[in-house]
Amino acid sequence: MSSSTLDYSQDPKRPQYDLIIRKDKPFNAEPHIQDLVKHYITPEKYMFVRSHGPVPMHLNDSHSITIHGGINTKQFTVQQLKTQFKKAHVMMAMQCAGNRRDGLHRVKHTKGVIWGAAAVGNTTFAGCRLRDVLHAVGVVSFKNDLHVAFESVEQCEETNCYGSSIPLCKALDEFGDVLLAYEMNGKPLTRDHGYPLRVVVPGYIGARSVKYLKSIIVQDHESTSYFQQRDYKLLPANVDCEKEAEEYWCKVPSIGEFNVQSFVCYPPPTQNDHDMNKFILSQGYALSGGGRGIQRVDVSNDNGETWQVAKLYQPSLTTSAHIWGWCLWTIQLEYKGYPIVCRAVDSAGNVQQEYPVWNYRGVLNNSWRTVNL
Ligand SMILES: Nc1nc2c(c(=O)[nH]1)N[C@H]1C(S)=C(S)[C@@H](COP(=O)(O)O)O[C@H]1N2
Ligand SMILES: [Mo]
Repeated sequence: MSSSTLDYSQDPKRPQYDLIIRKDKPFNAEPHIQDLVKHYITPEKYMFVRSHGPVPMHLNDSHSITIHGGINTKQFTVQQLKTQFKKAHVMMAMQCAGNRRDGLHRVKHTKGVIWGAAAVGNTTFAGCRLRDVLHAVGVVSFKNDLHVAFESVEQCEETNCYGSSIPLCKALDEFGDVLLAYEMNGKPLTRDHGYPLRVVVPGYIGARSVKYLKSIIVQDHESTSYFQQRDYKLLPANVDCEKEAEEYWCKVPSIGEFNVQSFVCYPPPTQNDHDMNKFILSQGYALSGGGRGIQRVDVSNDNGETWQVAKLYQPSLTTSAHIWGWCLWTIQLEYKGYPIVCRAVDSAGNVQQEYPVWNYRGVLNNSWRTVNL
């Protein structure tokens, strides 16, 4: 569908944001990188927005969601979900798979919105557990090859509605923390973030957290949606255009959990007016997918020759079975004339890559070295 056929005139007004707009129709925006480290819980004004079409309107708590559980089908309004199921909370990092696409785009042309390093944020969500809702429609046990597909109400540029899926075992996992969320940071979801109801899938790329939820289907295959099958996949490096991608879409797995990531937010990469050999307080974020916490963040002021270990702030370490929230880190170091760089190690020992691994869709860039061609 071409953009000219979709109507963006009813999109929300957005005076509350302090974001850099990467694309206005559909609306895609991220904060200034140094604003990300001002708060452990990202306030809405600094929370990136990633949309693929006009923001749906006329939705409210009487909007109903259809759940096809295989044998039973049930409908719940948002209001019923709020009152009939226990309210649960999760604090989690939401990260777009395209975060830091700019780094890959410098290597070679990529397809997609050119995000900087702030298509990520850390917020709290409240809602009911998808697990409880699936139990209520009779889905209680899982086989490994079952999936839960989500569909949204909105029209996207690429296709009719936004859709995606996750494995049923993630949805039913007692410690998976997948929610049908109606609040973010203690307030009702805003229209940009999925009002009145969205899925949130902690530890997975943002693309799986479907906003404006319309239906949930338990099925024996992944979602057939464009966003599960024709996007958010790591294509081999020899693929440089849509035509070449064609033969790979059905062969390559879709991305679920994201990889280990970190970035220096202060000083921002563009600021290089520091005094030589003077100390500065550098700050940044680090996170990993799948509930893996951050074990260590190394920071270098000499282009990766030597590394120093940063001080980590990751409060969720002590409270949950899994670590869905991000880690903020700080370190005092001398400015030596090079941009400050960092690399994180997660609890499974995964280390960030040194060089960008270019892929045509520009997803999962987590390199610590910036390549300028
Ligand atoms: N319905 C719908 N859900 C969606 C999207 C969308 O465009 N439409 N974008 C997805 C992507 S790619 C990301 S990264 C997250 C972003 O969530 P946010 O806009 O609340 O930050 O929403 C996901 N869910
Ligand atoms: Mo995304």
